[in-house]
Amino acid sequence: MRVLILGGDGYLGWPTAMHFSIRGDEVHVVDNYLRRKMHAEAGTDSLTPIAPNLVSRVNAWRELTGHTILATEGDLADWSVVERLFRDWTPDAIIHYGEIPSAPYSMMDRHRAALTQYNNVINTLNVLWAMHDYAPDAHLVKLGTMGEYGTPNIDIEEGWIEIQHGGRSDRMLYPKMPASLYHCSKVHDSTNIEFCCRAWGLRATDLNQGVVYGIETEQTRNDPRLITRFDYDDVHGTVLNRFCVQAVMGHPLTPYGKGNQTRGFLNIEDTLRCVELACRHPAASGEFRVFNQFTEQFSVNELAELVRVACVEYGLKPAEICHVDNPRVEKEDHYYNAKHTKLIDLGLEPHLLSETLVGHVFEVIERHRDRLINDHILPQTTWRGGHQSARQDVRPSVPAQAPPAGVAPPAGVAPPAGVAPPDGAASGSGR
Ligand code: NAD
Ligand code: USQ
Repeated sequence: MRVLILGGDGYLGWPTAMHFSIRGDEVHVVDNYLRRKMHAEAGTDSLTPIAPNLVSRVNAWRELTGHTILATEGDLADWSVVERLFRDWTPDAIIHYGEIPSAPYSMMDRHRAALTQYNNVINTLNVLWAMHDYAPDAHLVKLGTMGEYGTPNIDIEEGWIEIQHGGRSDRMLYPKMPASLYHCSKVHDSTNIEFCCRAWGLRATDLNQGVVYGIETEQTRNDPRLITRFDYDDVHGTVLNRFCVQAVMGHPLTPYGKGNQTRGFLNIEDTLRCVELACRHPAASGEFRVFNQFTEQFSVNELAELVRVACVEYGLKPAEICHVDNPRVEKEDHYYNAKHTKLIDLGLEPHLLSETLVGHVFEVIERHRDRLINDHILPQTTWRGGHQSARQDVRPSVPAQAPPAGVAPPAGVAPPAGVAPPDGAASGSGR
């Protein structure tokens, strides 16, 4: 199969490229290094020392395995780049990771919110038009997110729901209550993709993925040059990866607010298997298919407790759990029951989260502990007030299930004077 991987330099994109390449598929990765540029601008970095660019990554891969991965450095928001790609290398499947994935980044200020929405929505729109013009039979496997749904007080279906209203019924897209302006960009993508399937007969699978954790895959383990990025800072790090790093640093674990907020989670190895299953079982022409891509649900408190216990077993200093004022606007006590059977039906065998796995993640973090940057651990962006200084107190530890007394809104944290817009954040395409 010819697999085009958009965002192929990222946390998930690079391991996905190797996953398909080793199985004999023809792979082409595309990236404009936006993620690397955003880190450079913020003074943060991947914990793992990733290879300097796609060329060095694919060269190392060829040297080690004999397999070729094609690489294009280019901006997906630039139509001429996307058009050339599809015209010159028509794919069978497009795995689309190529977006800005950070909820906090999208809430920092107007500029970053606009960049997130422009980048994400236009990248996907360009892909849809390129499919229309050059690859109408290709299958789009698009990474969406569980955060598109929010946390409704009813079961979450896989993308579609039968609704009865006024004595009539219809099959509709499941209602969305996105969790940030980043998550809103994903909702807009879903709307555009569904429309193009309906209007043009394109085939697409929207993978509404939960929060991914983990640091290594079968291929990244083979050589230091193949390692993927691993972020733990307040903007790009996801919760379990952050807790693991905090534990190794001896920093208190940081559940936001009461910590009872619940999400779907999956191991990075399962992400690769899920996208492969989606590609090998394509949607029909005109079909917009949605799979909820996660394997287990946890509350943030449950994760913190799991990491605390794993610390003891791994021989680390026991981690303290210190709730911090919640920088986000989100429900902290809520019903959560999201269906997720479609990928299992296709053959997914989940790697469930166990303390052994966390212990393994600790090991890799320890190996790179000299690269840890201490001053981007506490949240600096609030959903109400944009970018803030990291002055919030880390609260004393509370029992995992009990809400801390008086969780204060983040209003008391003063905004820093004159946070400048990130002129360097755009990829130089004149947007
Ligand atoms: P990532 O930032 O590591 O990877 C995305 C890649 O896309 C980056 O390398 C970035 O440089 C590239 N990119 C962004 N805009 C681009 C553009 N205009 N042109 C070319 N390349 C561009 O993020 P990730 O964690 O690997 O996530 C991949 C996808 O999966 C994202 O769409 C994200 O929303 C989704 N997702 C991630 C998670 C998670 O927990 N990591 C969970 C659910 C969904
Ligand atoms: N959280 C804490 N403490 C922390 C960090 C996060 O309590 O130190 C909480 C957040 O408040 C939130 C939950 O953990 O309730 C998840 O936050 P996160 O930062 O791990 O994940 P999120 O912002 O939702 O985004 C991540 C990815 C994004 C993807 C999404 C999947 O960055 O690309 O879309 O997970 S989902 O959450 O299902 O929408």
